[in-house]
Amino acid sequence: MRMRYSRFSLGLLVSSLATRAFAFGNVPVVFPVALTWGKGSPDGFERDMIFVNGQMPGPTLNLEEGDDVEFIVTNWLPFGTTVHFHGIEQINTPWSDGMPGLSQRLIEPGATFKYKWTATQYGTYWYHAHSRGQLEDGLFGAIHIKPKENTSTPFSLISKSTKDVNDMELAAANPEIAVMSDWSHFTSEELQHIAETADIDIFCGDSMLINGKGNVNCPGVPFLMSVLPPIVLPLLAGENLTDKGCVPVTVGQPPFPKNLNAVPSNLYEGCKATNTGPYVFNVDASKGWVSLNFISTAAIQEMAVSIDEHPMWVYEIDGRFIEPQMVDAITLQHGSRHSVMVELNKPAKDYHIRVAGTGLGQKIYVSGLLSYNRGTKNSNSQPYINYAGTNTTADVTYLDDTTIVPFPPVHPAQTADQTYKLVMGRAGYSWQWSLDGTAPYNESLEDITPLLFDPNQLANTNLTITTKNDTWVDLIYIVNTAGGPEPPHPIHKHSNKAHIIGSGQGDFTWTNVAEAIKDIPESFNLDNPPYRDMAYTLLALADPTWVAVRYHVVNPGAFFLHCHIQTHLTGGMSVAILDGIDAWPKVPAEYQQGRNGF
Ligand SMILES: *[C@@H]1O[C@H](CO)[C@@H](O)[C@H](O)[C@H]1NC(C)=O
Ligand SMILES: *[C@@H]1O[C@H](CO)[C@@H](O)[C@H](O)[C@H]1NC(C)=O
Ligand SMILES: *[C@@H]1O[C@H](CO)[C@@H](O)[C@H](O)[C@H]1NC(C)=O
Ligand SMILES: *[C@@H]1O[C@H](CO)[C@@H](O)[C@H](O)[C@H]1NC(C)=O
Ligand SMILES: *[C@@H]1O[C@H](CO)[C@@H](O)[C@H](O)[C@H]1NC(C)=O
Ligand SMILES: *[C@@H]1O[C@H](CO)[C@@H](O)[C@H](O)[C@H]1NC(C)=O
Ligand SMILES: [Cu+2]
Repeated sequence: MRMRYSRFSLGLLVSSLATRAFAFGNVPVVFPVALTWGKGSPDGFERDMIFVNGQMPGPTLNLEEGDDVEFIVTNWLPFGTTVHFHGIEQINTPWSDGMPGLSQRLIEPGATFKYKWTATQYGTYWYHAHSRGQLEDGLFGAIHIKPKENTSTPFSLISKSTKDVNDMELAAANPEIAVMSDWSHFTSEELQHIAETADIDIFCGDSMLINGKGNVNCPGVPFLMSVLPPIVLPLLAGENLTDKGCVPVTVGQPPFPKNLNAVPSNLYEGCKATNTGPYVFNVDASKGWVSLNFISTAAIQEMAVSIDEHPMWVYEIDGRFIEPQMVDAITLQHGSRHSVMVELNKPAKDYHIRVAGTGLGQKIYVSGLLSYNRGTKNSNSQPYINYAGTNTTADVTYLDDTTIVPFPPVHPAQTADQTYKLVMGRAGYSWQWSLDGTAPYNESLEDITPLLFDPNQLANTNLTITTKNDTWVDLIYIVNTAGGPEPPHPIHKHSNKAHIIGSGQGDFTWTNVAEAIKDIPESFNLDNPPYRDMAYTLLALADPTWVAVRYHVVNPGAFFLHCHIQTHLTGGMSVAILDGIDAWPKVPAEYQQGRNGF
C-alpha cells in the first residue's frame, strides 16, 4: 500500500494551510479550499480580489494519474461562485464540472460544496471560477498530474543521452509551474458594468502576472509606438496608443451604438508605473534541465513567451505529450498549457523570461527571471523577442500550434455521425457575442435549474448541442466578420479533448467535413492532428475563417463550450453541449441540493 496525503504546494513553498490527511488505498486526496475576498496588490496596486486559501494563484493541486480527488470549497465570498477544473474530463462525475446552470447551482456565500472527481489523465491543468467574470478577480490555480508508472515519454526524441533523458524525466516530474495572467485594477463586476453601460468591448488591462507577481510598466507612448506591429496600425486610424499601450476606446470599437461618457478615464489611460520585483524561478543547473509548465489564465491577452538565450523544447500541450519541437518563443493563448523542457547549459546568471501581450488591442509586457543557482545576479541577457512579442532577429523561431503532433499518436474516427456549424461573432453590441450565431448565452442562465438535472430548462434550443453517447461529433467554428475584424477566439470544450482536424480561410460553405474534403483535402488532417481541450479560431480581419474539431462522445453530461476570452464569455459566447443524453446518469442526491454538506 502506498501512503497518500493531500499535496498542496506552490512552487517551493508548501502552503501552510494544506491539510495533510493520511490515507490508504483508494481513499481520496482531499483539498480543503477557503475562498475569501480582500485587499491585495499583485502588481503593486491595491484592489479588492479573491484569495484561495489566502493566496493568488491558489495552491497547486499535485496529483498522480488515477487519484480520486475531493476539492471541498467553502465560500466566504460576498457572492455565489463555482470552481471548474479546466481540462479535467470528469468521467462519470459530470456534476463536479463546476458550471452553474449546467452542472450545479451556485455555491452561496457561507456554503460548502464538495467536488469529487478522478484524475483520469496525466498533465498540466488548472482550476478557476466559472461564475460571471470571477476568474479576473484571482480565483485560479494550477493542477499537475504525474503520469502512471511506465507511461512512455517523448524525451528520447530530444536527446539520445541516457543521462539527459533521466534528467528530463526528473524535471518533468517536478516542474516549475508558471501561471501566466493578465490583471486589471478594476474588479470583474466593475468591468462588466462599464461594458454594459458604455456598450464597449473592454480590451485594456493594467499588467500581467507570473505566478501572481508583476508590475505596471509605463514605457511611454513614443516607445510603445516604436514597437507597434504593422498589423495594429490600421486599427489606430491615425491615433497613438494610450500610455497603457491600448488602442484608444474612441477608435478601437466596432460599429455598434456606444456611450463613451460612461467609460472611466482611467480605464484606457493614466498609466502609473510600479516596481514590484520580478517573479524569479530559481533553477539548479546541476540538474541539467528544467521543465517550465506555462498555464495561461488570461482574461484578454494572448501572450508571447520566451526565455533569453534558452531555446525551449515544447513537449506537452493541454495535458498531453507531443513530439517535442524546439523553438525560441511560444504563443500562449487563453486557457492553454504549454510545458517546455529547457537545458540549463548557459553561464550561471539571471536570464529574462519575457512575456508580451500580442493581442491587437494592447501592448503590455512583464518579465520574470530564470536564475541559475550560484550565478551572478546579472540579467543583462539577450532577448529573442521585444516588448511587443516581435522577433529581435530573423532566425527567432515561434511554435506554430497547428503543427503539433500528439505522442503517442491518437487518431480520430474517419467519419463523423453529426455536424454542428457554429457561426460566431458579435451580437448587436460591441460587448455582446454569440457562439451559435443566433443569440448570446445570457449570463443569467447561470441561475436556472442546472441542465444536468433537467435538460429542458433552456427555452432557446439554438443554444444547445445534443449528442448521443459513443458517437463522433464535428464542431465547425466559423468566424463571422460582419461586425468588424475578429481576433482568434480560444474555444474551450469542457470534459474530453477534441481532435483539431482542419482549418481554412473564407466561409465554410459545405454541409460537413466529408463534403469539404472532396474539394479541399489539403485543409484536413484525419491521421494524427492536434488533440486538445482548446481550439483557436484564426484571426479574421475581413473575410471569415473556420476551424473544424472532431470529438468522441464518451462521457454523458451537460458541458459548456465557450470562448475563453473573459469578456467574450461574459458577453455570451457559449453554448451548452448535452453530451450522450441517451445515457445520462442519475445525479446523486447530494449534488441535487443547492449546497451539499459533507
Ligand atoms: C513498469 O515496468 C517494469 C519493467 O518493465 C515492470 O517491472 C513494472 O511492473 C511496471 N509497472 C507497472 C505499474 O506496470
Ligand atoms: C503621437 O505621438 C507623437 C509623439 O510621440 C506626436 O508627435 C503625435 O502628434 C501624436 N499623434 C497624435 C494623433 O496624437
Ligand atoms: C523577424 O522575422 C522576420 C521573418 O523571419 C524577418 O523578416 C524580420 O526581419 C525579423 N525581424 C527582425 C527585427 O530581425
Ligand atoms: C439577460 O437576461 C436578463 C434577465 O432575464 C435580462 O434582464 C437581460 O436583458 C438579458 N440580457 C441580454 C443581453 O439579453
Ligand atoms: C434559432 O435559429 C434559427 C435558425 O438560425 C432562427 O431562425 C431562430 O430565430 C432561432 N431561435 C431563437 C430563439 O433565437
Ligand atoms: C458512453 O460511451 C463510452 C464510449 O463507448 C463508453 O465507454 C461509456 O461506458 C458509455 N457511457 C454510458 C453511461 O453508457
Ligand atoms: Cu472570443
